[in-house]
Amino acid sequence: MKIDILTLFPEMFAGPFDNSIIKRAKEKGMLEICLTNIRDFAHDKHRIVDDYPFGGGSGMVMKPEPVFEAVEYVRGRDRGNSVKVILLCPQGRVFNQETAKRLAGEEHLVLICGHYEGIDERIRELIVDEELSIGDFVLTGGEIPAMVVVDAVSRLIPGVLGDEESYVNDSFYDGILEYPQYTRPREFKGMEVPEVLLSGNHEKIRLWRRKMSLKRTKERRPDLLKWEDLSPEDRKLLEQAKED
Ligand code: 9D3
Repeated sequence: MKIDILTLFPEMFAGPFDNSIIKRAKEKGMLEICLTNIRDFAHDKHRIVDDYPFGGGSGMVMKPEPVFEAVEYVRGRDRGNSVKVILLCPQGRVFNQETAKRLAGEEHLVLICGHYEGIDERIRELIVDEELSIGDFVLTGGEIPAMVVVDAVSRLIPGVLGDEESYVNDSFYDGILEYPQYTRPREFKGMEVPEVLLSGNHEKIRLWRRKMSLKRTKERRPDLLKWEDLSPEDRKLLEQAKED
């Protein structure tokens, strides 16, 4: 997969993609990330990329021409392939694991990082295929959201994760939270590892973990749990969890 990131602050991206899984994916040639500075497409000698909003109001708006031309430029380097242009903005649909899976099937993503109070609306209408937000909180721009999207999508590209890290075990993969994990030592600050995990009884361990996952999900993310979707075994485990 090719990912182009269009931003006014390319320096912000030094680091996050040079570690562990993303770094390995790039080295293996499965992922190519390319940063483009929108300011390089400014039209004047002062390299201005923002302007006052028509109609008045506070803050500045990103001018359309530099963004438009930056997108045309990265598109021009990729004749033939289908390109999906995504704008990171507070008005977008909220990004989730389902969106990450869908985007992992694309050949070429172009992520536009919004900044200032927003971007000229004509950019949305002319070139943006999809608008994404990463949640209901206010950030300073679309750069960190773009990093979030790249990270979540990259690890789902076939071949990027090794068998050990495989995403079939992901929380959210089957829609519930993960169970508590323990490693050595068996006792830490007077706290013991649950007996069942030391028992060697794999069926008992599986049931305990499933029960803890269900209990946690019910307590912390009830929005993820629908009684109707649960198997008879899951329903029984949830009932048991109440008694613990
Ligand atoms: C005053 C109205 N605000 C819009 C809700 C102004 C505004 C706030 C923050 C305009 C731009 C921004 C910068 N944020 C993003 O570009 C952004 C974002 C975010 O702030 N939260 C979650 N996801 C995203 S994706 C892009």
